[in-house]
Amino acid sequence: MSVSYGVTDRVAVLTVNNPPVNALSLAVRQGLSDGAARAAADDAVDAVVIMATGRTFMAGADIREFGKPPVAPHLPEVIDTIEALEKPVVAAIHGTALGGGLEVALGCHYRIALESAKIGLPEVKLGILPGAGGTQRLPRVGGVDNALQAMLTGRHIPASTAATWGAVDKVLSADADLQAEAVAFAKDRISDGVRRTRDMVLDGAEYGAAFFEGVRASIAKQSRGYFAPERIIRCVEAAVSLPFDDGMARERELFAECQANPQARALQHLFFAERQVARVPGVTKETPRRDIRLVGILGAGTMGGGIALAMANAGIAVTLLDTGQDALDRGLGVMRGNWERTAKKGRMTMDDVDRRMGLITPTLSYDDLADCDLIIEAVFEKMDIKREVFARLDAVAKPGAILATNTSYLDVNDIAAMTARPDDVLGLHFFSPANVMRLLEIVRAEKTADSVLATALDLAKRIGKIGVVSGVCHGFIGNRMLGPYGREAMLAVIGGTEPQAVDKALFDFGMPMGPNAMSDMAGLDVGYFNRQSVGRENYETSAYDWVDRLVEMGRKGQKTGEGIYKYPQDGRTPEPDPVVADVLDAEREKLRIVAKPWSAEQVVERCMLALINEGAKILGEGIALRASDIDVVYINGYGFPPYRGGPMHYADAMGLPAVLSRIKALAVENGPRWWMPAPLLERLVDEGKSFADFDRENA
Ligand code: TC6
Repeated sequence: MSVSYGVTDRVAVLTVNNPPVNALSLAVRQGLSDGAARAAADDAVDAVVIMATGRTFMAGADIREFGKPPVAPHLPEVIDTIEALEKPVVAAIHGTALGGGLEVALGCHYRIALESAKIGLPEVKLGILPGAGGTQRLPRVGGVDNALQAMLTGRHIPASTAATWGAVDKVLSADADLQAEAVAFAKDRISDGVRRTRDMVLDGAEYGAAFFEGVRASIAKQSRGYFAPERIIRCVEAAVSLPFDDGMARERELFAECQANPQARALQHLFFAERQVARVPGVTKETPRRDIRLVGILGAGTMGGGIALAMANAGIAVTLLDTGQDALDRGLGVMRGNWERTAKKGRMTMDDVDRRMGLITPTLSYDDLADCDLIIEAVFEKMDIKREVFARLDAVAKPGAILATNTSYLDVNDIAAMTARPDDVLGLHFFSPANVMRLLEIVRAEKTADSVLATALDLAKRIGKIGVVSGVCHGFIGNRMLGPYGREAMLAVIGGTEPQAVDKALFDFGMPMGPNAMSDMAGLDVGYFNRQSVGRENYETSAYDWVDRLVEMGRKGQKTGEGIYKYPQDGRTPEPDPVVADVLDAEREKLRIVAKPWSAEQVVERCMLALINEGAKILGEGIALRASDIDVVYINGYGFPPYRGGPMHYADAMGLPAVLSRIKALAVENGPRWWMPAPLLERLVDEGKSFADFDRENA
């Protein structure tokens, strides 16, 4: 039974039971509809409670049903049935009342919640809008501004905050007996009668065109490129200006527009992709985990400091080692400054700052790492140095300690081989700034033990990251794909496209910044040294020689005030530099290239095809477990627009035959060296399959 019906003290209790999150599947909708009808007809009942068993109230519509033909009873009708009851209906909320779940609660006449509960309308994150009356009912019970904020951010709102909005009538202590309280509350409402949200009147006078233009302007930056936010605003415009039923009709129309837009499929793909990453061969619930209480970090610089911040933010103690007192002091100063800035914004107290600083113990001695459960090195990216560090760690670390390298490119098998315990070694590739970026690439080396991998996956969750497992190869998943993407961008420039035009094309595609601005930010010398170490035979020299000339002129990017761009204003805002145009002209002459600008479409197409082809190689070689893992990496580590679902989903949306035929055409135009189609891509096209099919078959 997805919804049970019981009567206590003349109150009908409808209890939803659909684990794990009580999603509003067809059976639940039918159960609620039947339960409401039964309560209406039941002479032994004067009021109704709707609640759920297990860990949460209803967490929304069943996302797995999206994309399939909808089957009646539809959620808006179920909610109408509940709202129309002539007996008071109380929603009793624990866990999270999200999306359709909250919409059910808003259709009830009253709402009570445990103080640990949260409510929210997170549909925007799935590319849609609350389509079961949420856009019309939440503004009525919770206020127009609050409702807009909730729907545009998708944030979970604590019950106590929702109560100040008026969206929750009573907050109970977290250990209260929810059912007993709800029944008592419902009985007390019998004399008040029903209170229907649809009948609440919104005063539209306050919310004219200027108000909504202000809302649009305030979200313009974070919602750039997204389809649903504008539709959510239009729904609320309807809520303040139209009668309830007309507003509902408008909501239905705009909901359908969102559902039909490819962004909904992309974002729903991402929802499941982010939950798939933790499914890793060899790791089950039963796989033993190691206890991580104390983490050693080598290097107090940008990366080591960021990792220490991430650990301390999750309450994990850190021993932070560097080679000199100055470097340690500087690192600790940066960390304190970071937390103090957060405190100034009111997001933590100065006591929190002190408490977190108290979790960090600085040291200059390797011996102090002896008690650490996990040691992560974030030292200079050179194999000799890494080898030496790991040999020293092997000597001091206690048995069972996990040894991790934060290398971005180097061979983790080689590093592990420097120890007598290669099964305890893996890569933990954080992204800068490590306390902010959500992605953590977890690099499984040949001998990494399953328990080490399982512990790393759990740790990623604990510190609020999304851990994606990668095999060993140069650059792992993300940086290996970044190579061909950057190559095409740089070829566009030497080919005659202005750097700012290349950046604009990719920015307009949805990337947070273009590759030239990004290279300047990361430092042009990083790539320069990397190219020197891999040798000229291993990369497309014509793409990068012009960048190398800039580095040799001392132009290393933002940090020297000049790189591909110059930064005269504030050190961060790029401006084109005629000096760079001269360097490019000289290089073109040397290479006998006649400048011919690429169109924005060409730039995007070549950069995307380069990403996709490399992604398909990575997948075919088993470096990534799933195409969707690659999407998660690119979205969370490289700023790929979530609403495009990641490069592999984007390829599926283009159609793999079209992708392959364009890659083959580029191989003909430019030679096969960089454009050999990935064997997996050819195979999938032969078999008429997509990357999503590949993932399904290999699940
Ligand atoms: C909506 O309501 C629209 C209405 C308009 C109608 C007209 N459906 O996240 P977890 C699965 S849109 C189906 O790991 P947590 C999830 O895939 C919806 N499945 O748990 C996973 O399955 P797996 C608006 C769902 O404790 C398992 O449940 N609602 C759904 O970390 C556990 O999930 C939302 O967007 C679903 N709605 O977090 C809320 N939700 O084990 C989406 C979860 O097979 N959900 N699953 O991998 C969440 O935000 C979180 O799941 C959570 C629990 C906060 C409820």
